[in-house]
Amino acid sequence: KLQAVLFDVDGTLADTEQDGHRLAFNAAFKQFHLDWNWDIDLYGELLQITGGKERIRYFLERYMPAELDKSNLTEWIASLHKTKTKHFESLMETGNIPLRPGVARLIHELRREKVKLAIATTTTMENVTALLKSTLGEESIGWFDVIGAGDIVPLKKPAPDIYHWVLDQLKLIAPQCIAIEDSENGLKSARAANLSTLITVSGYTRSQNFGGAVSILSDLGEPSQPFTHMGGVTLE
Ligand code: XBP
Ligand code: MG
Repeated sequence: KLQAVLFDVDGTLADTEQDGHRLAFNAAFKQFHLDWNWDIDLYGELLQITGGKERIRYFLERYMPAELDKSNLTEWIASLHKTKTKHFESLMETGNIPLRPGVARLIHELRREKVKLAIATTTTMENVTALLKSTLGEESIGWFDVIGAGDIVPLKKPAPDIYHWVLDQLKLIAPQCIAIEDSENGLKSARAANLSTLITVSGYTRSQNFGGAVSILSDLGEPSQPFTHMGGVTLE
């Protein structure tokens, strides 16, 4: 029997990148008096680097190498990223980013069936809790047996480390679980941890390579009308 479902967050639970993270990065740049703007296309390219701090560093290397001379670069990136996280939390509080179709239903059904829920994400714990609070309500944070987030492991996706960490915490092995992801980096991470992985494609990930996924879906769907009306009736 399926023991646990391991959810990615960004792009899987909600479409948080374009109008969430991207705007939060730009707001932080403004606050730091930086003349940078990550437009929709540039952000799509930068998304190949997972992790906000890692993404900022990659951007500097690729587009503003002169900035790399800063003596306290690592600390500076960390403080810029902390500011970005604050902006992301405020954006989530506005409640403008909903869960993707079928996510709430699936979570409720898994809870009813006593299948454990877990999260394996690259983003920070603050961001995960802000999203859960604004969508499913504060108590939903406790529905997840394990939340693996941010810097809890040194190597972010596509490395398998975050999935290994979550499986260890759950005291389960990969064949007892499935992962749900929206991106190629996420799929690589889950597959490298031996997890069967379902893909729900999101805004930025539509044309990525999903070889090795169990199934590739446009979203997690909603039950069709007739099924809803039939309630508990078993079909022949
Ligand atoms: C999500 C990410 C993250 C977010 C930003 O990837 O790549 O970097 O864009 O989050 P996944 P932070 O969905 O595969 O976990 O700025 O908090 O790092
Ligand atoms: Mg994702």
